[in-house]
Amino acid sequence: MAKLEILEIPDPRLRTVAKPVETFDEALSELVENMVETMYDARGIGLAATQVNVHRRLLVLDVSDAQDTPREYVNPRILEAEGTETCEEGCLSVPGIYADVSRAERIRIAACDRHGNAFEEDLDGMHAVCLQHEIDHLDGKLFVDYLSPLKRRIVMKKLEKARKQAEKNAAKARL
Ligand code: GNR
Ligand code: NI
Repeated sequence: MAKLEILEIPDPRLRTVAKPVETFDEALSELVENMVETMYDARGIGLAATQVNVHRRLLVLDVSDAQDTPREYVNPRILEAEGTETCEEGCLSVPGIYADVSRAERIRIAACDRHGNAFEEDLDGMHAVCLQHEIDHLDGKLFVDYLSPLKRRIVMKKLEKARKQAEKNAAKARL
């Protein structure tokens, strides 16, 4: 198992639209394992392949309290969506930023596991929120895209400030 590097905004690679997974082989299985390890290490509840610079349609998530139920979704598709729910979201690719986003409250999805076995599921609550957030990543979208232009500007300034501070700290550490 290996921990993978997570891309951060404004990395243009986060804007890539991922292609379907076509080969269900050992390499895919290993990627799923590594994504799960990377998600737990980063204390996230979900991770899309796009975030680790793999532009194929797969994601992992674990919305359990005990963080002991990892789930994998290969080539996920939303079949039906209903209702609206607003939830405060965060993202491993947008560190330190949290904002309310409205999404469908209940969804029916179709996906495959790592072996190519197809399944369908009805999701609600955090499971539905997280899956929609991850599918957005596969389409090159980030949760901050849903904010008003004003809020987005504030977020981008905050990120820029954090980046400059991190640079300063790194320079200091080199002295
Ligand atoms: O860890 C995460 N928490 C979270 C909280 C609310 C809505 C979505 C998420 S997903 C996020 C991990 C991540 O960035 N996945 O892409
Ligand atoms: Ni995210």
